[in-house]
Amino acid sequence: MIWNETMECMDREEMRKLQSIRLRRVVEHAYHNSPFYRKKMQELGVVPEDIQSIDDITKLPFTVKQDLRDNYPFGLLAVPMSEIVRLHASSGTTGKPIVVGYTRRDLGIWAECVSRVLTAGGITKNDSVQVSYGYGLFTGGLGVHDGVQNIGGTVIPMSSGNTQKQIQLMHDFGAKALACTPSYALYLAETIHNSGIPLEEFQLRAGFFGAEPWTENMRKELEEKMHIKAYDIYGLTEISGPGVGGECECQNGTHLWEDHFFPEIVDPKTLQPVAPGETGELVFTTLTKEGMPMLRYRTRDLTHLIYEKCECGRTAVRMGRIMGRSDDMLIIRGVNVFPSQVESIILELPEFEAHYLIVVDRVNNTDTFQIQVEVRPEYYSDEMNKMLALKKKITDRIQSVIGLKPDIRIVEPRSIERSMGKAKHVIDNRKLV
Ligand code: DLL
Repeated sequence: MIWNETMECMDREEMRKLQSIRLRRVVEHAYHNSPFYRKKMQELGVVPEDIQSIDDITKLPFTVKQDLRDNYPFGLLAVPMSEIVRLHASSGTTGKPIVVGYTRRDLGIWAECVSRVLTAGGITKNDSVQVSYGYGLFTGGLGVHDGVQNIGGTVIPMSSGNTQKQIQLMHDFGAKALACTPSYALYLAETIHNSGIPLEEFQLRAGFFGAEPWTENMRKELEEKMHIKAYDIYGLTEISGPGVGGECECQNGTHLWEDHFFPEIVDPKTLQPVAPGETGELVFTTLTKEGMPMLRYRTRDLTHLIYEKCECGRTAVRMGRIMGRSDDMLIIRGVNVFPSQVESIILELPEFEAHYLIVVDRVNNTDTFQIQVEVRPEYYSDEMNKMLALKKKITDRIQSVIGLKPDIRIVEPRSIERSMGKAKHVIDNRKLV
């Protein structure tokens, strides 16, 4: 099912024409109404008239998270505060939060984009969706909420937390879909399993999981544990929130709604566009945002783009899974390590749960690389030999894929802290010394 066939299946040439018109408009808007962007463009010697088509986008300046922090709270708004109807914010690990303001029209477009994702995942006005992303300044809860209402579906606005109640109401209300982080979905799946309520009594058939990186193996795990189809939903506060893109029934890449958010992939070091199909850093320009337009915002997310038409009929560009973030990549003893690689390996091995923690430290000037993994109850044993064999199996596998020998700590079932929002998979103690 397709929510907006005109936009989602538009001929690519037509799409570029539309993007060109919209880019000209948003650049005019930013230049004339945002002192921040006027200054940035003047520094590069660029005026709005230089931007005639979408191909001219590379003439525009980049924007980074620090720009939003430096202009905290409202310095990047391009409309008077009286036009702003909602604020969201995202707190990073350091410093001030970044703040985003939306006009009424911005909220409408955001809801439209989430509607496309939900519809692509088979949700209609006859379905109820349990929204277990956090509500509040985080965009997950309210963003998905508005999308469900926009298609006329029934929202169950649970927010995150209170896990027993989540299960009870999901069961009693007959929720057809669940929207939350993949790590919380895993926790909910375990809780369902332990609740004693038979899975058949739930009506759940789809999950819209995002807000953190996850892997194909995690998808398999969630689909098997919950008997659902698990779809990716992608987004970020700076660009709007969830629904910048989402997967269709083919589950073969995340469609980006490029009539509103124009994606580029650049080399994070040189900032030059990469060759088509190559992996690099995802950069977005908002083409229709009024409240806080973003020109060439560097997401730090690493991925690649696929421009071939999808089997579902959509022409909207697809994005490969986010491999990690250019600023989240760990360099351990000189080797680049993405937590998603570790997750993928753990999930390939039937003996382990999808819960893990990577702890990196520096001892005697050498990096240490410890991975705590939880063994599944049926494989847990008091016999030393069995546990040592398990340890060797996972150590060898990780070493052969990543090229670095991890110090594996097998921990008891259910001993790694469960997450209700974005999971924390890495503790890097080296930053503290
Ligand atoms: O996480 C918005 C969101 C809410 C998306 C609910 C999907 C569902 P932020 O808190 O600003 O916004 O974090 C944005 O999270 O740059 C990615 O690094 C990561 N991220 C979001 N979705 C995905 C995904 C929300 N599907 C940052 N896969 C982004 C991988 C994701 N990473």
